[in-house]
Amino acid sequence: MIGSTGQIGSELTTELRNCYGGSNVVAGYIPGAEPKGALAEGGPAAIADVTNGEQLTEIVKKYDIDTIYNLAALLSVVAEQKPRLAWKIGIDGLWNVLEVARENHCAVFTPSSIGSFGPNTPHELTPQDTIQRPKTIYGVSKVCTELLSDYYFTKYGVDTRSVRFPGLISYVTPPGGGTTDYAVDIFYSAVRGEKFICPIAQGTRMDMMYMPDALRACTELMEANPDKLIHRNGFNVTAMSFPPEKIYAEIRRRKPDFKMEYQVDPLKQSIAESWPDSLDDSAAREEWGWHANFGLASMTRDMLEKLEEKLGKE
Ligand code: AKB
Repeated sequence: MIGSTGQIGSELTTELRNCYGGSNVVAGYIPGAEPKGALAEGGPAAIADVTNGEQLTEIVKKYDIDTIYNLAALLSVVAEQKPRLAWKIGIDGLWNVLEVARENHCAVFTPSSIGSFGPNTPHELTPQDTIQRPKTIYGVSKVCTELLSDYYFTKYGVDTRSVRFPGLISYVTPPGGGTTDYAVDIFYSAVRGEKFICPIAQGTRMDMMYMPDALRACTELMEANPDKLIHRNGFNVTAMSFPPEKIYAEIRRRKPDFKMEYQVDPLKQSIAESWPDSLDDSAAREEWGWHANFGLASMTRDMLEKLEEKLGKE
């Protein structure tokens, strides 16, 4: 089952249905965000608001759910504008999910993020176990997510696992209020033949990942042998790290007329500067065999091809 909202919910539902069969994966949604098209036709769906524990219990019992993928969260920039709501969804919601999982013996995946790190964290090759003192409500809730998930594992034996996602780049899921969104928006501008206005300053590096790798990270971690897991919530995972000028240059190799101009957004920039420049994901590699398939060049090629096809059809 998938949590109600979140950056990658519909793509993960599709991935899980490809792995486990359509009828075995319930697409959770909140009213107004009903699944459509192939997602609606591919398997069962149910209203699953994480702030409503009773509703979650009903779904878990009705469909005999064994694993909850809880993707309900506000991303970093939106969360700064609505901190109370970010907490309600991210932490009160997680509490409900973990309680339902404890009572019904479900495993739980709740992603953390590079947002769980802060200005005092070592920025180069950020270690798995290090200082986590974020200054954003998003980061605060992600640190709590990791700790609460670990607590439910240690105290109650609930099989909780997660990764710390970097910025996710997809041609399916549109950007949704994150600091790393520019790395998706830039492709839309390039394909539409528009100049890109970059909100992040030159030289600001952040970790990123192409969506196919991110989806595989979720399923591979949940399938991993628990005896091999020293960590649980959450694993550093990365695929690439770049500043805006590097992705711009990569796109220009294929679109030489593409133009970019900087108009730095102070909120996004301050968040970006507090996050790692590059992650050390060796714990994930060692404990469950994590590796990324896409780097900057291969992701850029695929993104441009797929987005041209998609926008050409619109
Ligand atoms: C965001 O920018 O808020 C997210 C994230 C890195 O967690 N994409």
